Order: sequence, then C-alpha cells, then structure tokens
Amino acid sequence: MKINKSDIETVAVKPAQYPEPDRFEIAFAGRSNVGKSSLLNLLTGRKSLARVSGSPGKTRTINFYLINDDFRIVDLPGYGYAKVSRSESEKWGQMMESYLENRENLLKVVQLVDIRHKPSAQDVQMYEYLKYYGLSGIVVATKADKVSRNEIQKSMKLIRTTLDMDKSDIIIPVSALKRTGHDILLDEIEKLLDSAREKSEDK
Ligand SMILES: Nc1nc2c(ncn2[C@@H]2O[C@H](COP(=O)(O)OP(=O)(O)O)[C@@H](O)[C@H]2O)c(=O)[nH]1
Ligand SMILES: [Mg+2]
Repeated sequence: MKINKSDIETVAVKPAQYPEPDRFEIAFAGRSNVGKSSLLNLLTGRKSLARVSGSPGKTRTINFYLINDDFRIVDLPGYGYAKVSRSESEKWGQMMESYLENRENLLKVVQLVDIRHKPSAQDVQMYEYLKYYGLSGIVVATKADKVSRNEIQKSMKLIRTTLDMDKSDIIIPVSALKRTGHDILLDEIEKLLDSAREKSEDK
C-alpha cells in the first residue's frame, strides 16, 4: 500500500470529540519520545503532519489522521514521561481506556518500543493490556539506525521475550532517519484492512 493522502481529522481528549466510528482505525501506542510522530510522518511521506518533539511528554491528546480518504491512523498519548503528576497520569489512563475499550472500529494497536532498550515495565503492561483486548500483534522497534545489524537481531529477541509476544506476533524494525521498515508496516496494515473488510462483507 502507498499513502497518497493524509490529513489530521480530529484532535480529541474525550469520546464526544472522536470522529464517527465509520472507518477502520489502526492506533499507535508507546512511551513518549519513542518515535510515534516520526513514524507517522515516515508512513505518510509528510515532513510535519505530526509534530516531532525534542522534549517528551507533550502529546496529551488522541490525534485522528485520515489516510487515503479511507481509514484512520490514531496517535495515542505517550506514556512513561517521568515528570507527570499523578493526576495527569490518571487522566492519561482514563483517556486510553475510554478509547481502547470501546472503539468498535479499532482493528489493531501497533506498539512502538525503542530498539536500544529493553522494553520498560510500562511497555510490558501496555502490551498485556492490548493482548487482553485482542488488539496486540504488531510491534515496531523504532530508531533502528542507532544499532548495528547484529544488535537488531539481539534486540528483537529481547523485545519478543520481554513483551511475552506470541509466535505469530511480529516485530518490525523501523528507522525514520534512514527511512527503512515502513513498507513492511504498511503491508501489514493493508492486510488488516483487507481481512476486516472481508469479515464485514460476510455479515
Ligand atoms: N535516530 C533516530 N531518531 C528518531 C527516530 N524516530 C524518532 N527519532 C527522534 O526521537 C525524538 C522523538 O520523536 P517523536 O517522533 O516526536 O516521538 P513521539 O513522542 O513518540 O511522537 C525526536 O528527536 C526524533 O527526531 C529514528 O528512527 N531514528
Ligand atoms: Mg508525538
């Protein structure tokens, strides 16, 4: 699949602000600063569709992007930023829950982890949560340009065991800097959309 068209559709902090659930959605989750915005820009071929931030912890909204006038990519607020207050992190939890637990048109959540580090306790918790809701299965290892080829293989093993991924779950190393890996992710997204469409036709 190629992305020819992408636009920010809605910025939401509560369900009343979400767009109608009339299109399939693929969401991105991960620690703040892991590279979610950079990945979105890489996939869409746009330099600044999503704001890339030097200082972590800025995105406190759920951002809905309309892709090819067809489906949506949803950028979820990042977690794991040390300096947030308890009330802020509770707000984050409520925002995530209200989206992830009730969104009927949500097909999958792509979990992003930094290829250089062992997934954090919060990454593990997030992946467990996604598994529980049947939304897990695709992990993107970001910043692949920062490690050697050999280390990529090692990191992928560490990510797989730490997140307790299923055999059929996949890890895709991606570099926004070198512009690699995004084609594989786009193909996976296309597969998800195709099979969801087949299912909805069967009904
Ligand atoms: N070297 C390298 N840096 C990256 C990559 N992806 C993101 N970054 C950097 O990581 C920082 C956080 O990126 P951003 O996309 O804003 O992360 P977000 O908070 O998850 O949306 C920025 O300084 C990016 O330039 C990558 O693939 N390679
Ligand atoms: Mg971001």
